[in-house]
Amino acid sequence: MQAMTTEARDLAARVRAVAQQAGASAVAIADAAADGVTQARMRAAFARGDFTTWRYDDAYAASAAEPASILPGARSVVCVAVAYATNARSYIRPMPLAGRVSNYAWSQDYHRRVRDVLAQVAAMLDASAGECATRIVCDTMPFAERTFAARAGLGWIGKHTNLIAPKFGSFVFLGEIVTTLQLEADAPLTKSCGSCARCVDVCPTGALRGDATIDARLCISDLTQRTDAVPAELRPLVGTWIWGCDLCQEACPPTRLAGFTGDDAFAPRSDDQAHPNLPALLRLRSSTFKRRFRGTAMGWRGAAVLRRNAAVALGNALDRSAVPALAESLAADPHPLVRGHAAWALGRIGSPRALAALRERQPAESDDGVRRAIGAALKSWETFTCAGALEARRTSSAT
Ligand code: B12
Ligand code: SF4
Ligand code: SF4
Repeated sequence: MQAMTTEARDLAARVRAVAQQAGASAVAIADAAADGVTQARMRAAFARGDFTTWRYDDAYAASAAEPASILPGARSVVCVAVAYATNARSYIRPMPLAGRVSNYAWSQDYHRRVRDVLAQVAAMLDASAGECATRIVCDTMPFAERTFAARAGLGWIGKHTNLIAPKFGSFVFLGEIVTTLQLEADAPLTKSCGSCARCVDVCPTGALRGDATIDARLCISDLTQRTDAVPAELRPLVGTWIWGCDLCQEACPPTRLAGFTGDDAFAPRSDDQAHPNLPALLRLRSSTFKRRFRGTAMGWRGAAVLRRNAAVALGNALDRSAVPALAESLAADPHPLVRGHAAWALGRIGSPRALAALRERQPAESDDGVRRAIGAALKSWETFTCAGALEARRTSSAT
């Protein structure tokens, strides 16, 4: 192992001081050697199809595990964690017909905050080197953020696949600076989840396998962010989440124990931001979308995706008072994706008015996919009604 110079040690100490002053909750340093274990784990995950919605491939695995692919000559990786858990759920009382937004997305977009911290550290390092010797990373390029954070000892990778930082739990955002400078590296932690498996048990879709791998296709967070249809068989499992999902982390003992370590900037912009009214969200148009969601982590997929998510959530809320909004969406939403999910939701509710709205729309609908969705929604009730009628006849003839 290379002997650490005083310069590398001093620079590491300055990195820690600047990062903490800039707002990092925790900071640690890893060496920048390529990570073969991560490359193999990623390749295996992609071969299983866990990340098909992300179109990750072997080239992604190779560069994500190799800091030098981001910055030739990379020698160190500065890893920061910014805690974001606030106690907002305790003071927000959701109104009827409200959806759920994950706590990572209900405030300002975290990328800006993490990048601000990193930019201050990078500026100090660049000035020390007398040239540009850094590259900032936060979701911006292929990079195994959790691998290097774990190698730096910022925390350990839990069975829910998130990095758990000892004092902060897993509700922390990560960001890194890859640098050509030699900095004194920290040691990885020896902690692990042990026999706990609460996150695995609580996950409604079975996305977590228990070996720190995830089938992202099943994860509600992924389902709410994809741009095509949410697979019909998974929709009932999404509940009323309309962006992201916190269930596995809310169940995680070290995360619960850490409490609310995020500052006020991570509190929801408004109660409605954390628990949006679903019928109103179903009517969301691009102009309002920009005003409400630009600058949050919910702002990158567009209004139609949020309207689709509102339809799924209403199909799970099973509240008949949502039928007029869903009928309006089925008849008038400009996006077939949304009309198809509204049809599904009306079929789930299945009240006389919901079925009437489906029947009324059926002949006028021009999109094949939506027509099929209306047919499927009506058919589920026809089957149910027939089965119910047969059962009733059988019971009455038996008595
Ligand atoms: C794609 C992506 C998603 C996908 C896939 C998630 C996933 N688990 O991979 C989806 C949309 C599902 C998602 C969801 C969420 N995400 Co996301 N996501 C990413 C992104 C952009 C890429 C992740 C990736 O490459 N995955 C591919 C897998 C195969 O690789 P990997 O997970 O990075 O690394 C593996 C190796 O490191 C391996 N490994 C290597 N060596 C070793 C050794 C041992 C012993 C073990 C056990 C493991 C191990 O274990 C890791 C897990 O398998 C990252 C940013 C980034 N560039 O890293 C953010 C990121 C992972 N997401 C983040 C967040 C906040 C979330 C959500 C919490 C948001 C929410 N509330 O809805 C959820 C959490 C869901 C969950 N249980 O994972 C944070 C996580 C912070 C943290 N504390 O870990 C990140 C790091 C963004 C950031 N900069 O802060 N996300
Ligand atoms: S975020 Fe939700 S759906 Fe995804 S793994 Fe965790 S509990 Fe499961
Ligand atoms: S819930 Fe338990 S098993 Fe899952 S990540 Fe947290 S400590 Fe690990």
